[in-house]
Amino acid sequence: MRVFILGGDGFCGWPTALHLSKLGHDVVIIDNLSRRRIDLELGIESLTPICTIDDRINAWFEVTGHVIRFIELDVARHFDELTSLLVEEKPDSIVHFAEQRAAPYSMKNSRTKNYTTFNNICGTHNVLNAIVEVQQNIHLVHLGTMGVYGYGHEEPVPIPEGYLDVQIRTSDDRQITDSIVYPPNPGSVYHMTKTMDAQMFQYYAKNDNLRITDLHQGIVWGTQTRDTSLDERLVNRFDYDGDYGTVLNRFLMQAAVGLPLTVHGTGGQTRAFIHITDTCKCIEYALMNPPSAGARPTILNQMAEARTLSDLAKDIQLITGCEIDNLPNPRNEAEENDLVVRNDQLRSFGWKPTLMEDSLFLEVTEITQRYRNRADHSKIQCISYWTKHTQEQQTINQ
Ligand code: NAD
Ligand code: USQ
Repeated sequence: MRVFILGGDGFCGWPTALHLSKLGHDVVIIDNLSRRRIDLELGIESLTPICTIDDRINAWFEVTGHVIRFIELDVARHFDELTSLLVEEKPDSIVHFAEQRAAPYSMKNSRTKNYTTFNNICGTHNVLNAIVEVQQNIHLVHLGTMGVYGYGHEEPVPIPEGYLDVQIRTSDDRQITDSIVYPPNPGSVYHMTKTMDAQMFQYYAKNDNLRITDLHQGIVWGTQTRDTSLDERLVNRFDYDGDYGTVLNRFLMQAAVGLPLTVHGTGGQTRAFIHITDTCKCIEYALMNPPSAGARPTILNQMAEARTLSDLAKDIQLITGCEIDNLPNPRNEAEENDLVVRNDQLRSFGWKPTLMEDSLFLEVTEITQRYRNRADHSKIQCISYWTKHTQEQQTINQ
């Protein structure tokens, strides 16, 4: 099939583009390269030395003979160009990664809150609007987040796949059952945009019969896939800074350079995790199993395992002997939560998740050890605060 990968130059998009290209799909990456510009704005760099997008796709052709095309386009700002591309290229599917995805960056200041909201909401709406405009039967696969659910409860109540069965008492006192979208409970401006995306998917599936799959993905860890390991020029990005670095990769990098692991608060927060290789596989499964036109959006919980941050830190300490620092939490989040997640659908497609215990720590440790000298230690601290009050408190304490 012909697949558009919006955001295909990013951490999840690049290995997914290679994976789908290797499977024989005609892959077109559409990206405005904003993530590379944010690196410059924040004075940060991927731990791994990533090539330009042109060098990346040339290397992929040289190594495998597969062609990936690249088109530079801002999907949030250029609706007409996006629509024309759909008319010219007639993709069968679109995988939509093209959003500002860091919660800390989205909370940094009023400008980054506005940017994240504009970019994510207008981008997603433009994609939906363009599919309707061209009247093509395109399947949209969107990368959403586990964070739309708000990470469970104090009790271990399973989070269903997007929809919750509820019992409602009617006005004539009967009990009926219904299935509603799971109540959203975002924990940052970034996560809020994802809950708003989800509303737009409900609307466009209902009103225009669009075929939509929303993947509620957990925190992605790891760097390389089999495809990105084929050549140094194909290496995936690895973010470790206080805004874009996600927790497990940050911990692995901190251990590699001999710094204490930066656990926020008690570390009692439970989060869902998935390895980057599985991100690619799950997207392949989602593309192969589209909903029918007229159906409500399919929602799949794309996660492999749930762990508390303190357990993760202890596991890494066991492997590396590193120290652990329990720091004041810059975020406004529950200190502890349970997280039990249903993901029967992805597993029914045949997915067997990669788990942390399957020696994959080794793979990431190798990457962090190999590139440890590129780490800028001054960029590790998290300096985006969720509330002005937290910011003031932490400034006084320093
Ligand atoms: P990333 O920042 O590395 O990649 C996003 C890409 O989209 C970048 O290349 C960026 O330049 C591009 N982009 C952003 N706005 C755009 C626009 N308006 N027009 C065109 N291109 C644009 O992020 P990632 O980690 O690869 O995440 C991709 C998606 O997966 C995001 O939507 C994110 O919400 C979701 N997700 C990521 C994780 C994770 O742990 N990384 C977990 C769950 C969900
Ligand atoms: N945390 C630490 N120490 C750190 C960094 C983070 O304890 O050094 C904590 C945070 O306080 C939080 C947890 O680790 O409790 C996760 O933080 P994160 O930055 O790894 O993940 P998050 O902000 O939730 O965002 C990431 C991706 C986002 C995706 C989301 C999936 O950046 O795109 O949507 O994971 S999920 O978390 O399931 O919503």
